[in-house]
Amino acid sequence: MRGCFITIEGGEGAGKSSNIEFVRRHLEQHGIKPVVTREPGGTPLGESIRTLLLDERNSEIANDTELLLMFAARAQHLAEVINPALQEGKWVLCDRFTDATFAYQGGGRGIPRQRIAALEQWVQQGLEPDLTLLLDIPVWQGLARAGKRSAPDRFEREQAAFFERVRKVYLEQARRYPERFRVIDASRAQEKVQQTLADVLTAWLSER
Ligand code: Z5A
Repeated sequence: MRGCFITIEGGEGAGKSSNIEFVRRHLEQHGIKPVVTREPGGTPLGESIRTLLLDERNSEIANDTELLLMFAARAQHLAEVINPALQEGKWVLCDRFTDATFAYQGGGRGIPRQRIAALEQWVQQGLEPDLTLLLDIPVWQGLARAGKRSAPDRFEREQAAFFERVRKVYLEQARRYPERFRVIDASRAQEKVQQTLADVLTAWLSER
């Protein structure tokens, strides 16, 4: 039986990095040792593509190039890491996946949804996450949190309006796929966010 595929998503400053380790530990407490990985990246080739995508000197990358590079990295990630792990019955916990493409390249950049959906079908061949944890935070608050970090990358340089479109599409995805999405209010203090994550995961695991 194939393993479960869990993704964690969120806009700028939502706290994914701060919470993915918490999710991993929670799964381990339930006897599950997931493969933890991320996008764009997760393989040597994917990490090289990530460097190109995030480099703020590459301001000339066209929107379609950006979209295709995301899916090129994803195709390699699926071939080298995600599909083999799932086929061996392992669980995979991935920091961002295709919902991020709908949100950033679709919402943020304005690429038509059907173009992204065509690539999704081609590259994933029907594979979808079993559970997506969406950390949702108002854009102003996320930007204030993220602003305290180091030098901004190519995406972090975008304006608030870009991140508003990203958030809108993430929430649309959650409404479109209510069976796999759990929306977590990430605007609260860290302990409260993690308590909700623990509750959501415990409930979801008990339903399986
Ligand atoms: N991207 C894309 O466009 N299309 C795609 O298909 C994919 C990705 C897959 C890199 O992603 C970029 O790739 C991303 C979208 C694009 N660009 N952006 N923006 P990434 O996931 O690697 O990078 P990131 O978005 O910067 O994620 P991150 O490092 O996980 O950041 P974060 O969600 O903002 O989380 P954080 O660093 O844990 O938290 C931010 C700060 O807030 C930090 O100082 C924390 O200490 C603080 N924090 C966290 N939680 C709290 C609470 N609850 N209270 C107070 N302060 C908090």
